[in-house]
Amino acid sequence: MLMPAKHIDNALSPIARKVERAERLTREDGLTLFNSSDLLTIGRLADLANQRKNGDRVCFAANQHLNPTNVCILRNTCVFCSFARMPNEDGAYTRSLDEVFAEADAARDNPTREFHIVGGLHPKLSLDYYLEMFRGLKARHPDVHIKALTAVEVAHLARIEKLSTAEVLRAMQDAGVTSLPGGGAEVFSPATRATIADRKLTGDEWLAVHREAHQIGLPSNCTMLYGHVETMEERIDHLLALRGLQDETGGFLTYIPLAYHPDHNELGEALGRTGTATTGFDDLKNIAVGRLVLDNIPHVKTHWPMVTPFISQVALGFGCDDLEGTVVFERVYHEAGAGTPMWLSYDEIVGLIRAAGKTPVERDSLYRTVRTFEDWVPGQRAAPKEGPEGPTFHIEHRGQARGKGKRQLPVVAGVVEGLE
Ligand code: V47
Repeated sequence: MLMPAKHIDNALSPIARKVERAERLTREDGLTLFNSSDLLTIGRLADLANQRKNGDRVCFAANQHLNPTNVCILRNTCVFCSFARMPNEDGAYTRSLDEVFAEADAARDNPTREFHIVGGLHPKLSLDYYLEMFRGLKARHPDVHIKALTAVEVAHLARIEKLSTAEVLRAMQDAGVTSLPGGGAEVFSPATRATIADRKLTGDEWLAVHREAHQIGLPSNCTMLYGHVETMEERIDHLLALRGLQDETGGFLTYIPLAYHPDHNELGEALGRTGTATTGFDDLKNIAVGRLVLDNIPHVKTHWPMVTPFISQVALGFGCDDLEGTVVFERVYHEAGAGTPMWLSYDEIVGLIRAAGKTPVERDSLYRTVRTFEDWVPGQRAAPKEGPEGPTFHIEHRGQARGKGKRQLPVVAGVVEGLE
């Protein structure tokens, strides 16, 4: 016999009716969802919204991350990041093009279909360095898509080259880039922006770069960093800004909530959160509310390096139809304390999706089907534990989370009190 559902949040009933009728949710609805603890009802509704769009298909990309440099002019100001270094700081690196190509060669022994390329805002690396990288990668791996440079990196290159962002985007597209990753969107949130003392991009500028990309036929992803100092109002406003641009252009492929990792960064220290992580409850809620509010974005991706493969697998029943791929050699989150593996094998990903009762589909960067798995036999291609062949390099975590100078961390009042 079924237990009476006594934990159902009545405030969700009108929202449930809207979702069942496929009606658009309002800001108020979004706030109600974020403020509710009735995770199972929210998840059931998000699952319905996802099933309507994507059925039982769950896609993944066999991808490899390349992070050409961690030198970043925002090292001392972007307080949530653990990846960036000053040029002379321990652990700072900038790869030569040959080193990037050598690292990318791991793709030869793997079914890699996408290079995901992001890095720091280096004060000197020119647009030509990146264009040559893209052309070189395309020449060496013609079948691998290039998803490269967040809006913040595009705006930075435009600034140092004295070009418009549209010109930078067109040059990237000509050099072989197929899509833009969704990072850097934290600039939307007033709370997060307040932590970035010398921010380089506003929310409107972030949207403008993505709008320009969409206009020239470069689709992109979008993200929301959560679990640091943001309010529920800021979360919903962030989602509505993404939804608004998607209404205009239709160029976003997928939305990815990014769970904040607090290790080795100034914000995490200030909040006293080193060694902690977002909760599974909030991770699932962010996936589900994202799916419900972003009714015009085709896919919602769970990022297992941030939330663990276990939460990502459960997220497949909470509105999510895309599992972040093989992710060979990811660095940004692992520097910030993500305790997850550096990569998952092809077989592990297919197995996770199958075990959740879903149908795995390998996709390319543009969400076209590459492979289905009707005849797949588990465990046949178990990958070696040490990861794929190929040169890799180890970076020590930062010695010091804090940037230099006497600047006081301007975290929103009340969240970090009594600092300094
Ligand atoms: O912009 C930085 C975030 C982003 C931390 O498009 C952090 O498929 C958590 O662009 N804790 C870059 N997050 C990553 C990115 C991305 C990731 C996954 C998939 C896709 C895609 C794109 O990482 C940054 C910032 O928002 N970030 N530091 C941190 N401590």
